Amino acid sequence: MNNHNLFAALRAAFPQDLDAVAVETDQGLLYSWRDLDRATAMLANLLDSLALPAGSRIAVQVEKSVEAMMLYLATLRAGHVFLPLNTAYQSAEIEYFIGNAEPAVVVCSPKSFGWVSKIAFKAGTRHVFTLGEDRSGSLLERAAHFGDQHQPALRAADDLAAILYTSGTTGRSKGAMLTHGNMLSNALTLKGYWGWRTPEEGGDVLIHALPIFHVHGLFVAIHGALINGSKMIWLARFDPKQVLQHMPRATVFMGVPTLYVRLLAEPGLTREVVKNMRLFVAGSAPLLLETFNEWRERTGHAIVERYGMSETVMLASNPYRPDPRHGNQDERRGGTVGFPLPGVSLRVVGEDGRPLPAGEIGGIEVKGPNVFKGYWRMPEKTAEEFTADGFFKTGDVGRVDEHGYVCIVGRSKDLIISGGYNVYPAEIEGYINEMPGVAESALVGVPHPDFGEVGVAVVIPKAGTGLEPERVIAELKSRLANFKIPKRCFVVEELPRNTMGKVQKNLLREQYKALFA
Ligand code: MLC
Ligand code: AMP
Repeated sequence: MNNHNLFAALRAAFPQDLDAVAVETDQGLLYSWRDLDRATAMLANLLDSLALPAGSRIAVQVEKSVEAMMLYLATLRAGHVFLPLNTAYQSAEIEYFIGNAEPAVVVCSPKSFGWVSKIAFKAGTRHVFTLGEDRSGSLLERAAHFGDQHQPALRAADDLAAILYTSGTTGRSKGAMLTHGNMLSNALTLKGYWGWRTPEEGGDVLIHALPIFHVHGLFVAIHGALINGSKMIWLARFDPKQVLQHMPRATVFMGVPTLYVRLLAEPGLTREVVKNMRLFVAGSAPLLLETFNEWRERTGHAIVERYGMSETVMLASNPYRPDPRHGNQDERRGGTVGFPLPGVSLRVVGEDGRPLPAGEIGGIEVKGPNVFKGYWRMPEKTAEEFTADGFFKTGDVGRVDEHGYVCIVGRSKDLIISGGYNVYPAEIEGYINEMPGVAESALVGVPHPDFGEVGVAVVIPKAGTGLEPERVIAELKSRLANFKIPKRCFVVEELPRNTMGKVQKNLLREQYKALFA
């Protein structure tokens, strides 16, 4: 059997010169390709020594570090399933993910070991390791005792490589199951579509400034660099000044729109600084046309906006170079997410599920080798989200114009995307509604100059109770990841409703749209 292990494909793309620098960090540390190979082997040998059943979940909530990336690669190498968790998640959130995924191994920051291990052991996890951003912790201590050679586990293309938790309109988060085949096909497609240059072709250098617990930073950025043998300049967190300091030595940058907005606020963003840059990619949230235009004016570069999801990795992208499938059009159009990627079928359907002609607005559905296998242990939910002919319903609303460009105009799912992070109103409302003195609540997204969109909570108190907006916010802060906290809270008498009694969130959005203007 051919080995479809994604790690094997990434490893095969390492440059011939294994002593060349693969990763350079903001701390000045240099990791060679040989270092990546050896350290991932040691970590994979450690995982093998635990004699876990095939396909065990390895849940990881650690600060960004090169070692954290190596742990991801080692999980693939050993044939297990990586489950990355946002470092902002607090105990109730972690308890749900660990309870639902039943990981065999949990890796957390040394400072969180007390509470995370308690949750993990209670859920039946046998192994809890720690990994600090400074290479501290039990994981690397244990791995140091293992050999630095490791044969990647045999995996079929359809075997699971990762589970990414994402949420729907109601209820708790769902784990999107991505396979080795999903991710390899997507990485190879993007390699071609974005014109990545191997070291033999002059090489690329990627500035990696995104978190590594979501699709954008973990898959699009890391797979892109590795499958191409390209060096990464690795920043532990996004700092616009630091990005600009490294930019003259880089060729590729990826970011959510907030990163571009913050870079534009830097006087240091000049044509001189970007002179070696080849490609700027944006996605995860809508890039405002004014950001796209301002970027082009300041730098001379048209950002390549692309569209993806946890369930599908990347779906569509503006062209990097002429696209022969679309009459060699090469224009990167602001306000659109470009063309469906090669191999991806994308259609826009009406309420009755029938495909709509070009120009008409409807639900976006997709099919392709990149589309996930389903939601973890939720066969009914999975079945609901696919059509009879195998298309996945994205929950995004858009149209395809007469030139083939896909334009996202809204979302049918009740979701707020704030600074590239997803916030599910139903989850936050659930927490607010449980608070004493609260009768009902609604969370809506409103425009924000930095985060694109932020949550605003509108709360109805129970009759005869005094309810302070500050208390609602403070209570949420003690329980939820910080990016989910509404930026404002209003206590009001009633919520606007339609004749069916359903809260009209569109009216609330309209009412509060200028709050942060
Ligand atoms: C931070 N804060 C946010 C926030 N990030 N509020 C709303 N939305 C966000 N995204 C708040 C914190 O709660 C805190 O508030 C204050 O801002 C400062 O926190 P911080 O941690 O210092 O913020 P900062 O480092 O500036 O982070 C901003 C950011 C970050 C934009 C760099 O959010 C980020 O890295 N976003 C990228 C997310 C990402 O990678 N998404 C990809 C998803 S994949 P307070 O009140 O506590 O002070 C996907 C699929 C696809 O969607 O297509 O790619
Ligand atoms: P996630 O579930 O975190 O993977 O988020 C996926 C969602 O992000 C998609 O369904 C879209 O709603 C949104 N998204 C991703 N890229 C873009 C983009 N370029 N423009 C608008 N929305 C986007």
